[in-house]
Amino acid sequence: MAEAKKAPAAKAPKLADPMEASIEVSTQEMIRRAQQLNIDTVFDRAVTMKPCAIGLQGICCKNCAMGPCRLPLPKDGIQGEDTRKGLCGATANTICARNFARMVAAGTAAHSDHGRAVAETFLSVARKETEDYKIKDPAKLLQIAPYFGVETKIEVDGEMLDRDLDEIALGVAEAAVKEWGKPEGTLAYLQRAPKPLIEKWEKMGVMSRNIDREIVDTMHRTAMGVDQDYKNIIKQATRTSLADGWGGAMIGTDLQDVMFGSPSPLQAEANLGIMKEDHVNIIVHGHEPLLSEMIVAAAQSQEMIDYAKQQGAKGIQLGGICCTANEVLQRHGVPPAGTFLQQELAIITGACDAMVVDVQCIFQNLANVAKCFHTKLITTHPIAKMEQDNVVHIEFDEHYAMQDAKRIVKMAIDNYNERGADIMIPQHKATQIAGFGVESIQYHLGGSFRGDYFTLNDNIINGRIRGIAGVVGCNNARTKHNEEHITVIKELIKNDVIVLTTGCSAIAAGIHGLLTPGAAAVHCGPGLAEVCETVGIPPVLHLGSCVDNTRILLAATEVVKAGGLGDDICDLPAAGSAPEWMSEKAIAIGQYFVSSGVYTVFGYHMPLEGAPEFKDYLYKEMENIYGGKWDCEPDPIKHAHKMIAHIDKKRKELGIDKARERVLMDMADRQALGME
Ligand code: SF4
Ligand code: MSK
Repeated sequence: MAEAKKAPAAKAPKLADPMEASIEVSTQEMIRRAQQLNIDTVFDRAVTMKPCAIGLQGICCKNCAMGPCRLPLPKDGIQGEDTRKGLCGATANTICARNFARMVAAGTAAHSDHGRAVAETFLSVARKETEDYKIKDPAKLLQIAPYFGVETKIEVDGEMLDRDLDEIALGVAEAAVKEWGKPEGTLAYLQRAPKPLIEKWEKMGVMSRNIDREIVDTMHRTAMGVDQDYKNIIKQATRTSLADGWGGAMIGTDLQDVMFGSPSPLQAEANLGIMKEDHVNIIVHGHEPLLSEMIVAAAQSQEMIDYAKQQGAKGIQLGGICCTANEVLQRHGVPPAGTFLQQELAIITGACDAMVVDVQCIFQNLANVAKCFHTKLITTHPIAKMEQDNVVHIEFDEHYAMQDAKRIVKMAIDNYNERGADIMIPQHKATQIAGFGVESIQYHLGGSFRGDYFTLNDNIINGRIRGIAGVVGCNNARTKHNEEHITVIKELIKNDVIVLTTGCSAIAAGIHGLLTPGAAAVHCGPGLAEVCETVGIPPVLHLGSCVDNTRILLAATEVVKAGGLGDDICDLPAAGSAPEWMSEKAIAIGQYFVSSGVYTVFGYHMPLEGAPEFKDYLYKEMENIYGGKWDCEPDPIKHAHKMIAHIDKKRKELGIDKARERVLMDMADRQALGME
């Protein structure tokens, strides 16, 4: 009888090299630990699964069942006429523009649905339907009311008196909620932009009508057989993105500030090392802070602290991942445990008693990882459930917010004694100063008398600060974790460019020690170091979560208003960057920054290479229309220098390319600079 063939030995799965996967030590340690425990993480999966080369080029269409139609670039490039087309005849430009516009729509939907939940909760607050949320920042409410057409003063017997705050809140809440579906007009917050920018938008016909409509319009016109002109498609992508940056996301940020308080600088720690072996560790993860605000209050309540002690813990340690982390950091000093790519690692410590997730950026694999430990994985949002049976769903209701939060915190405490013996919390953490916003930058870098951004502008004009950069966005497992963020930021501050940061980029900057005033002396050029040391701020300012990118738009608008640096955002010596982007939300953010006049450089790659004409439109032509344009540079040093070159170009155009010594200026001098 012939001998039975032996089954080939199973091939060991390829594993990530921890040193190649991340520049961050605790991440490297935890990747190693996961591999020892045979738990796969995103870092390993990135090694075993390669991205689709055609998808990378942006020219795969699956918008109807005659496809997917794939239009790869010929190996020797396009010679003569580009004859590539899908079954319906769609060209590479059309397909690439449709895919791009759909990313903008998806990103806008994510930020704006977050904003909608915040606006609806604020409506409940204004209607006194919930006791758990209050108006914590009435000044912010009064500041935004006029944009919604809500009067803050009332005439009584010929005298203008302050209007009742509750009436103002109700007026703002009702008007804000309508921004998602109003039948006429354009979005209220578009009027916050500098006038020349509004004129450009009006001329191009891209003033967003209402938030939901722009998303629906984009999905419609990018469906099979509708819009076949890539310029018209990208015009709608602009209108949609403005409904994000100057719409849903901005409303979300503002109303969160009104309800939870506007951030002000505070000290905290960052990285996985914030978790404590002898405490109940609760990690909040996702984006919407409605529930996590309550979890902070519940975890700080004496009732819950006493209960934790009864169970043998020394206390409750809250931490965060992704933008929920940024929200509770900015307002309460709750330390982030890590960025997007560290979410699985927080559970692999064996000391995470509960991970509470809301929406966005949550790995489906968390449930598989949680199965290997005692961790309670708790979903809380009706649109973000998990199918695995080890996941608990506690649906958050703003009317019973504190009740829900206490239930979750109690569940984590009850889980403390269920931990296995094998616990490994990496001992790495950094100190950071976070909690910046438009108002706190104004306070620290503005003139106390003029109450605007005058001092910042003055330091840009005299050359101590070369320019302003916004460095934001995700991690991407296709790049080395945190390397691009940190290299880009360090290169910028070394060249005297002050950095405003949000999202996972901000968490990375915190972990790597760049969010302290002391970082100025170590990493900055002499001009920026002098400014930071004088006013006591870090050279990299943490402005919050992904929706808080709108704070960067408003800060740029304040710089324009303060004078001396042109009339529009596109005149400023400023640039934007997302070195490790991965989310559709990043594309929506990039598109609204570009359409607001900002030169915006993405790292890794852009899904545009398969449609060179469309790519050229984004990288060149958009600048002629809005003053901003897209670019892509994966090398972080070159990436930073492209931004610096743009900043220098703008300085030259403004006539401030030669560093000047500070001179005491009188009013006539200021008028000559257009700063009156
Ligand atoms: Fe192919 Fe056109 Fe259908 Fe897209 S819409 S899948 S290009 S036939
Ligand atoms: S969390 S969108 S990975 S920044 Fe806002 Fe981080 Fe990007 Fe999510």
